[in-house]
Amino acid sequence: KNHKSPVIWFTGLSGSGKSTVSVELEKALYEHGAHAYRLDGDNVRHGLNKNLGFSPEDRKENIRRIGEVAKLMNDAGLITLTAFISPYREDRDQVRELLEDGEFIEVFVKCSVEECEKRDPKGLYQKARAGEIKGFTGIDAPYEEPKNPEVVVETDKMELHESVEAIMNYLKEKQYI
Ligand code: GGZ
Repeated sequence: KNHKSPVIWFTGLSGSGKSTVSVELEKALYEHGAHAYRLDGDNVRHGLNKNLGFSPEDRKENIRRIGEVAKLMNDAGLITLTAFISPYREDRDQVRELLEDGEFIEVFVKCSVEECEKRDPKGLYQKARAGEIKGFTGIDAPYEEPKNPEVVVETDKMELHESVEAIMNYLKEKQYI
């Protein structure tokens, strides 16, 4: 068994399914007997990072801090799941650099803007289209797709359980679990 505990880094648009897939993965890991902890907007953007907004600089700092926290949790032996848009390739690569080889598992939660906008669970795309939110990812702020993610899950084509299985299979194949 691989002695490393990984950081499973979800990246994708708002509404792509990062939270949903990561919550289900956390359950699957628990059932498998692995200890995982999930960082998301609810426990990070409302606490540690509550002084940050959505400018490019703030997003960069958001991701930097989350990377550092994930590293600490990793050192403590937990499998760490993070669910943030993390729109900039450079920022994600910086987190990869922070960790040892093989400790960073980038999961691209792939879903078209059209589909995310159709889902629009919080009505944010509608607000962005109306100009009530400026700099919304996918509308008037960039999302840079990963070039070599460890795993891709296509939530507009796959069932939730298939996405979770794809990640679990990767973790088993590479002997993280
Ligand atoms: C994108 C925004 C924005 C802007 C508020 N752009 O669907 P949500 O609501 O729950 O997910 C989005 C969340 C993004 O926060 P992250 O920390 O993941 O972003 S980043 O990694 O880029 O720092 C959305 C909401 O916050 N939200 N304004 N302008 N998403």
